[in-house]
Amino acid sequence: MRLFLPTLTALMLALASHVAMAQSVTVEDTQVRAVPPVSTTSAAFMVLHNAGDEDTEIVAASSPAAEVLELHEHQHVDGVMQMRRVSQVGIPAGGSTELAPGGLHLMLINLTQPLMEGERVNITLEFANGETLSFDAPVQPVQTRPQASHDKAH
Ligand SMILES: [Cu+2]
Repeated sequence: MRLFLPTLTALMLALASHVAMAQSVTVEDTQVRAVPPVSTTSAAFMVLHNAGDEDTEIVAASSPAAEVLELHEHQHVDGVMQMRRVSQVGIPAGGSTELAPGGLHLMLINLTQPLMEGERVNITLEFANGETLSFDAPVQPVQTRPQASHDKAH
């Protein structure tokens, strides 16, 4: 016990400081697009909130489900939707940033496993200040655009 108690105290302090640091950015509405087994890429979407006093940026991401994760954005170029890699995704202090179909997203490249609906994929985000945020995102069908309305009854 003489050894155990100080060790436990140190562990609790370490855990407490870790939690306090990790809490500035939280994530919700996570989803990874379900893709056919032949597909080598997919994309992840989410909403990030920054409760901290300072702006922060996602600078990298990783997942066991893909060899490479890149930060991407969509943009219209001459009427054509194109994807472009970006070096970072900012989350303003006290604000939020949405990664959504047709906009910013995490690109999963060279999938290491099929992404079937109902599975969960672990994703780790790295921020400019060295903090990380790890979470499990559900794999589900993700529509590229909102479904057209079919309820015109004329
Ligand atoms: Cu992309």
